Amino acid sequence: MCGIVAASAKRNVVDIIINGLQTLEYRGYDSAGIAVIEGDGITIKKQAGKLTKLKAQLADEPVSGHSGIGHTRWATHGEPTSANAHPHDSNNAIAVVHNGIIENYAPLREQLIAKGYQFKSETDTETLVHLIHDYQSDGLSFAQASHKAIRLLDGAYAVAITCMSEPGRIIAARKGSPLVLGMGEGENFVASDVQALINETDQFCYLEEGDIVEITADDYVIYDGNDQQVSREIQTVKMSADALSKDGYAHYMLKEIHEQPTAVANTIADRLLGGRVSDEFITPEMAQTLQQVEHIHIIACGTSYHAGMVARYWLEAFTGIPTQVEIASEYRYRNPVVPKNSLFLTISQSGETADSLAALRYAQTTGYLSTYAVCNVANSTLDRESDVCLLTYAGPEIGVASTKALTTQLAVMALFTLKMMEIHDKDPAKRKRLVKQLRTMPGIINQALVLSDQIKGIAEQIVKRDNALFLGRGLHYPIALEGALKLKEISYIHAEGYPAGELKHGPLALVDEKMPVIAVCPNDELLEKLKSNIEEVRARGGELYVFVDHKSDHGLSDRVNHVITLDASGSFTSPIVFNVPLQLLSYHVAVLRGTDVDQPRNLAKSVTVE
Ligand code: HGA
Repeated sequence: MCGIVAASAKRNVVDIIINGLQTLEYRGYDSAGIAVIEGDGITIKKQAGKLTKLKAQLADEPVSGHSGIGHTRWATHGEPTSANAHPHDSNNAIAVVHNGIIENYAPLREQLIAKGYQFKSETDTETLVHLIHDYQSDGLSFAQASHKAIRLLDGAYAVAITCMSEPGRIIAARKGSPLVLGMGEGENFVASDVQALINETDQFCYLEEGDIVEITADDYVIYDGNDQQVSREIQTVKMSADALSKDGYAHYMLKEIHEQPTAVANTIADRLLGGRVSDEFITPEMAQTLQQVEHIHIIACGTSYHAGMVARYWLEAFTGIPTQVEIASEYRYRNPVVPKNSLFLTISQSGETADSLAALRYAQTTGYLSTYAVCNVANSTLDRESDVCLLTYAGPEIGVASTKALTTQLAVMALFTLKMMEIHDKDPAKRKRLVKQLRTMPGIINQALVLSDQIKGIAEQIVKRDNALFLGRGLHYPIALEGALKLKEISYIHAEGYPAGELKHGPLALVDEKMPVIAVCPNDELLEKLKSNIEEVRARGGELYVFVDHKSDHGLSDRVNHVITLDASGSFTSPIVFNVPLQLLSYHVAVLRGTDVDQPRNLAKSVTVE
């Protein structure tokens, strides 16, 4: 999604802004631009396409100034052209960058056109800049005009505004889209994400919903949603620049796949004590509330939704608590019934996913016992607005296609399931066995990574195809869905995930010698059923690729050409393990296809618009 970086300093801010935007590239974008106050005008440079094009333009036509705003745009209103790229200006007196959607832009645009304003873009954003200009023409100051215009906006936004009449002052605001304030020595910044500013400062304020901040090089003032001056907590954020590098890997995605053993180890360390989940993970006070839980509603989007699906199997099987999982964008629009003593739980890598946040805010009005979040970014909106946040410690995930985030989400949901078993007094002996399985996860994932070369061989076959089917059953059905999602996301091959038992109810019609069918075949109680489904595919000439647990081959290698064996070590955690070779498969297919693995077309990382 769009990225914003703005700076006011006593030095040239162009490099600060461009370097910051570079760290936000992972969010996915299709154009980039910068506006700098230079001499007696605002200089705007913008380009459709990647930041490298903007950088090349800046190398040919250098700009320099002590305050400026920059943007990477993921188009929502208007094509990804340079005319629609941000910043947008009004009469070269004010310029704006914006993340989000201004829902009431159409009537505002009409009013402004009637007043004589000429629009140069199709964006909703341009409305805001002319609106501020209009208010300034009525005699309001830059700050008064900006506050008045911002308060008129419906929808979700983060904005940064610069103005010729007050060259060193930048006004920024957030409602529904993330924005942080960074404080340096004689310089201040705002950005969509702390990582955009880690080379400049480690002092940050996370702005809250409705906040407006005014920065100059020497000062900053924050106003809350009622335009009252407020102070927000200053936090020191230490993040190493290495966490944002590719560390010698060809792609972030490959690096992140290989980081999974460490990410899981970090996520479970200190949370497992002896044979149980520690009180640090769920405090005794939290446990008191969780003891009353009779229903669990898990809400998420994309890959996180698949984590929720696996967790549903775990929670129902091991705690007996009815659990439902739902796509966030569907949940909030269907007046869901919330039974007494229900727990609401969202899962999101960034903690800024607009649909999940909207679902949380809706849930807060409907009588849930408590709201929990599982996310990877401390201080994200989801973290701050949920009653409890169970953090994953995956470290920054830069590749748009989620890998280590899912794995650590599953690790957290496994911990949560074990804690719920303890709180609801379920089978202590079994609990101990499951804790043991979870502990061995990092080593088992490491072993799965060793399969990379073998999987590359399979990728060489699959890359020739236009479609693929992924099959799984039970706990591994969500893993089949995830395998299909990953393949389509980064290789653009059409892929579907199915519960293997559904094959004969439709998708079997697609199977012929050109249809790769990838089956996830663990050693569980559904093994024999799944083997029958594999035979159904084999009988129709489908091209089978079967991932089996080393204990579950059971003659499959005699009947199927491509069998890949891994050690999934027990059924509880085996979805975590089986997901790893499927990630590698998508990765290798995408590399062979020559797609942009880390920033696949049309997709964004942190999905901050509905
Ligand atoms: N609506 C604006 C900004 C889009 C956005 O925030 N994407 O993440 C536009 O289309 O330019």
